[in-house]
Amino acid sequence: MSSASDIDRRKQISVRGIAQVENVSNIKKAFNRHLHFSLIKDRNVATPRDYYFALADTVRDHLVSRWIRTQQYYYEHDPKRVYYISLEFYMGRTLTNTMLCLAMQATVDEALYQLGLNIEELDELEEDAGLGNGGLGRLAACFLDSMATLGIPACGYGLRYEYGIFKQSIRDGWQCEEPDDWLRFGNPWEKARPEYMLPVNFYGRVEKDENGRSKWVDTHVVFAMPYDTPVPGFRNNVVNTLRLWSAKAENHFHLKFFNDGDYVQAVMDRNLSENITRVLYPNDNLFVGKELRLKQEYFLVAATLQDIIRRFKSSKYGLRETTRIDFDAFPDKVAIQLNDTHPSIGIPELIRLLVDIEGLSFEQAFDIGVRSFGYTNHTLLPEALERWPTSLLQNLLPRHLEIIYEINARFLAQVAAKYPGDADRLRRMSIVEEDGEKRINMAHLCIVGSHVVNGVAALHSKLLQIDTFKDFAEYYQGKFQNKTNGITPRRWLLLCNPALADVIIERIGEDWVTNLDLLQQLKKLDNNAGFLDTLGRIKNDNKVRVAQYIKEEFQVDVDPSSMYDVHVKRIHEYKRQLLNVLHVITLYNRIKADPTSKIVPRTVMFGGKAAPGYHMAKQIIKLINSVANVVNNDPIVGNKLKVVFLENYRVSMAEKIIPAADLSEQISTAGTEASGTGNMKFMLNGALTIGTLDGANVEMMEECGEENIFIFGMAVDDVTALQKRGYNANDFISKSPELAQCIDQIDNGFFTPDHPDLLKDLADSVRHHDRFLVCADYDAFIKKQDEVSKVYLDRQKWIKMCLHNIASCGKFSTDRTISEYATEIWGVTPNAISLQSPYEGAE
Ligand code: 4GP
Repeated sequence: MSSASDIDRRKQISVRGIAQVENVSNIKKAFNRHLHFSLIKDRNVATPRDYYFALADTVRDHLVSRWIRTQQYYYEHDPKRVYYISLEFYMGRTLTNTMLCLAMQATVDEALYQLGLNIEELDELEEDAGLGNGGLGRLAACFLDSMATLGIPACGYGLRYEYGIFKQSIRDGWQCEEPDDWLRFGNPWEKARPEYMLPVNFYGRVEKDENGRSKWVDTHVVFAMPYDTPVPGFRNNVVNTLRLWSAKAENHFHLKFFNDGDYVQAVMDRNLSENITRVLYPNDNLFVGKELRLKQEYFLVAATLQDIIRRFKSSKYGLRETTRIDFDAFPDKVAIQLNDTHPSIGIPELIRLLVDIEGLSFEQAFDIGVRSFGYTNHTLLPEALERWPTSLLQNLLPRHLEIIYEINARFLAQVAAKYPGDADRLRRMSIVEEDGEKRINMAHLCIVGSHVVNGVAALHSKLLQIDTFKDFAEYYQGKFQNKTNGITPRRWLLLCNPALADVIIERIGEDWVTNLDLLQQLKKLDNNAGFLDTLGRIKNDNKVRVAQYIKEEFQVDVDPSSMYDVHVKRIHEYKRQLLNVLHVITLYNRIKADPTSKIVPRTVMFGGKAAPGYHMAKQIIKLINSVANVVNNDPIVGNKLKVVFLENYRVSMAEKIIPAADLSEQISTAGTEASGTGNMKFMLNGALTIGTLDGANVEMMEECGEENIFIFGMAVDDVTALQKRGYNANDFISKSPELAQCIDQIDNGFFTPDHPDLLKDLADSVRHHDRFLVCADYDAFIKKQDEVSKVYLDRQKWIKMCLHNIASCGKFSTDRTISEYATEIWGVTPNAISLQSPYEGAE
């Protein structure tokens, strides 16, 4: 027990007065202190990496008082909390973003300059936090940024994978994967919280007690250790938390060992439990039903829901000392957003906790769950939808399977009451699929178990309702919504394109950073020759920098005056990198056929990772590199055409490449790309889009006008009609000599002369299994690309179009997206809090 005087004296222990003002002298002092006291190095032995860590620690110091005070504020005011649960958070680097949010970049720059160090060099030493595959994971990262900037009491929950998305290297044109050992040198941005470790159960069996209550027993326990990372808002003193769980084996195995070997083996077997958070599954838009993945999914939600319930119970909410026990208030205090179905096992887990542990009835528990959960769907591709075999669930999570059956039985009874005699409808809507191996359809579980389901672009949300989940949209009127994706303007303009950000600030001030609609004001400058010139110059400077980067990294010479035509995203057949390669080959063939013809010089860049088990995607990478090899080494081609494969494309590389792009390739088959977010990043950085009417491209066109975007090819209705008629690629190939030539070249080894058969699979797939209708869109694509080249020659017109794109970007800020989630799904109010800086106010 502490005495009253102890408690009094401990009031000196406070964040008040610790916070240092961000001036040059303080920064230099802190940097010095961290280099010596934290890193234990002096300047004689310090490596550049030591300097990076000393800088990271220095910058972090300025976060923590805000972090503590934000969490104190939430605890005191007990607002409704938002929990964003995701198997992926693709954060990239943290240092520069933190300095921007805290407005300390110029000061740090100066301090380091005075110390004879270069901040840009140090920045390059930070590993990307690559805990995501692509769009879905990066969206989660942008959402965290906007939630903090809008002062929403939110917390991200995910897994602390020891290995993030693999490092891609290209050998002899093929993708090779290497493990991403991102924690090797330590992570200065995380804080382990072993004191909040929680148990998670697996396997075992279900027992019923005398009252019919279920008990999950004989389980295997693994512990979840939380690691917290600060998520700063933009200049508002808010710092939210991203909590990532790491698997720890349990300590207390009181076994009797007969010999040393058994004991040693038992200690070594701890690895088996800890494997749960070893590695991120490297699949994008694809479901692979591995048991370890299911363990990851359950591990995340089991730990997270315990944390959420603990916080709910211990919040002050009127009653000061007593814990809150009335779970009816849960949905008023908690909103849980499921990033795709990956955390969907959280739905039966919450019901299990409320029924088996807290003693609520099933009806009550289910109702509380529905009112708390929201589900976001991110893809229409059927192969991406999670359908777990019941055999796996029965073994790993037997109680959850029971609960799912119960949810399904009650749900189907209601459907049957509404549609008597409609057995086919029941089969279609069942959470349990009985044809073939018995499986649980996790999307159906999410729809039934949440109060709102949303798609990620208007077109996608519409297709969900009229197609994929038609029966459900009809049954649950009003449950389906749209929340068009966005990107954070902090990272994707202010951070990655400082020159462009500066000239915009010169013209319209800096409020656009948190209110992107203000970019509209730039439209009045569309006849201002000086401003258009400046835009052109900035783009050019960015292109020169990228040319240097490409030279250093990939030893390819590119001409900064050529058009930078950029296609960066995961390699996937539906994203149609192949269609773009066919355009490159077409240009090559035209140059070869008439070397004197005038063509607009292009540098075509491809970047992206293929899932390691995705044969076709890997063939596409090999094709790109083989074409690059022929094109780049052909003296007839010279500077007219260059092809670059951007090895190991990732968030930090996107920040360099996107500001230098002239043309953005967004060419998925209509109806396949749920939204896209790369498309928005290019638009914001003054690149023009060539794209199909798919995903958010549709809304980008609405915002900037069809005269400022290059739309081509089939729309969703055309695709549907064509498929209904019966699609045969050959109908298109036979009518298009240029296309036929390209496919023949791939087929007969023109680009792989040492191994003529190497890419036969690809040629064969285009001809006979062209699932994504590459051939059907080829002619329209080539025609549109010719138009792009023509417009590019008219520099004034091109830059004006870029200006209109930048100025029309407002809608695509995640600040807008998150405000909509907040008011229309979560029931919380954006911008409801205001926090003082650490040098103001009390404790
Ligand atoms: C992606 C979608 O493919 C992309 O269109 C969307 O912009 C992104 O989610 C964020 O909503 N989906 C996935 C996936 O990455 O694995 O389903």
